[in-house]
Amino acid sequence: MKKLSKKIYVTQPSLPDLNEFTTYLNSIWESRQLTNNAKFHNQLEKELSDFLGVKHVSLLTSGTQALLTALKVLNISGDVITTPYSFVATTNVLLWSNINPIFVDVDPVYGNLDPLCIEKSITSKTSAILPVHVYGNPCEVEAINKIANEHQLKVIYDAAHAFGINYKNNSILNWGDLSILSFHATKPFNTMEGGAIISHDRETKQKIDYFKNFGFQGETKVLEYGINSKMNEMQSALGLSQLKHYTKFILKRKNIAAKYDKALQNIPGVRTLANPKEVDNYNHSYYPIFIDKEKYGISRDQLYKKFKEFNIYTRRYFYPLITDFHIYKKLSYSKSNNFPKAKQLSEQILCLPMYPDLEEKYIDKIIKII
Ligand code: T4K
Repeated sequence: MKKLSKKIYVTQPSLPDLNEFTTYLNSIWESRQLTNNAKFHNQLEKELSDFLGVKHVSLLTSGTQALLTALKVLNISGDVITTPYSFVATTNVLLWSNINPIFVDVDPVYGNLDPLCIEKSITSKTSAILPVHVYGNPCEVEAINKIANEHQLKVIYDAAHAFGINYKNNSILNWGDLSILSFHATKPFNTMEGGAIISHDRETKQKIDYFKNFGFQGETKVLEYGINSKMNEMQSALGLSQLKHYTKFILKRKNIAAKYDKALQNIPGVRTLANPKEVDNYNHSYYPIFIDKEKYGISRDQLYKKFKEFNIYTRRYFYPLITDFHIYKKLSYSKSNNFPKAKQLSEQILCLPMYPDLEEKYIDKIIKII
């Protein structure tokens, strides 16, 4: 088999037609209103809340800023139970906020926090739970909700991967006290960089909006020690034009996932993820596979390197585990740094290229290589 002449990456951002975006730009140039909660920002908040089926959306500059702001809005301190199987942003926001991350293990299939492990780790210092809907697959939200109620804990869902996903005919973003989204270039709905907090009542939405605008209410009153994390008009305009094409883009992703599913289901040592029950509008933001070295014959890392030889750049989201990165290892905020299930997923995971414009010939090549 020949090496590809072009590099194929794990993802490639989808974009609207440039002319369509230019129409928005013309309007921004005319109005000279570039930022500070202006027309397109407000329109995108409204359109997203309708599209996602949630009460309130607050736009911010990134998913990371959304997480930081969510922690401030809910006044979280002390210890927060979270997952080692995520992107480092999930932990960094806790450390930036002088909160201790308490890591616990995940379920061995989807990689989401295991409610039993959460419950065992609760102490008098625990103030909140920060779970991640990994690859957009919903956490065990009912169980987490029950634990949170029993122990009076707040829940902030890192829903960076979970744009548009419904669970039991309701947006997954309606669970927990707050959920955050990422609109980074690598996400199925992107505003280049960007993010949002989903809240369920007007008062909380108002508080988030103060926090992202220095804490200002009007010109002369500062209500919170806020920061500047407002999404600007260009990014909001991009979001508006992306939203028009979102469903079409997701359908393309769905077709690619179906091709991978069909081709990979009977290969010993290759595990794909079945769509969990009662989930619809799955966004196919990633296509994770898990390689069992014993049954497959070569390791995940050998396959990862093999792909590179063909000019295909798969990614190991999430390897290493957050707790195994050198910089976090020394923190030892957990009872034990032993998370066997998360560790296994992290050693087996490989995310295959997945994006709407991925051509058939490349999908075939990827399948052939596996
Ligand atoms: N929570 C979770 C669970 C997250 O996964 C993330 C972010 C966050 C919170 C924080 O949200 P943000 O603050 O980012 O909004 C990427 C993304 O930067 C990051 O957003 C994402 N998760 C993480 C899982 O992946 P990298 O370092 O792997 O990205 P990078 O630049 O290597 O991009 C991957 C491939 O995508 C490239 O090989 C080529 C392609 N690409 C990338 C960009 C940026 C393009 O074709 N065009 C582009 O503009 O982190």
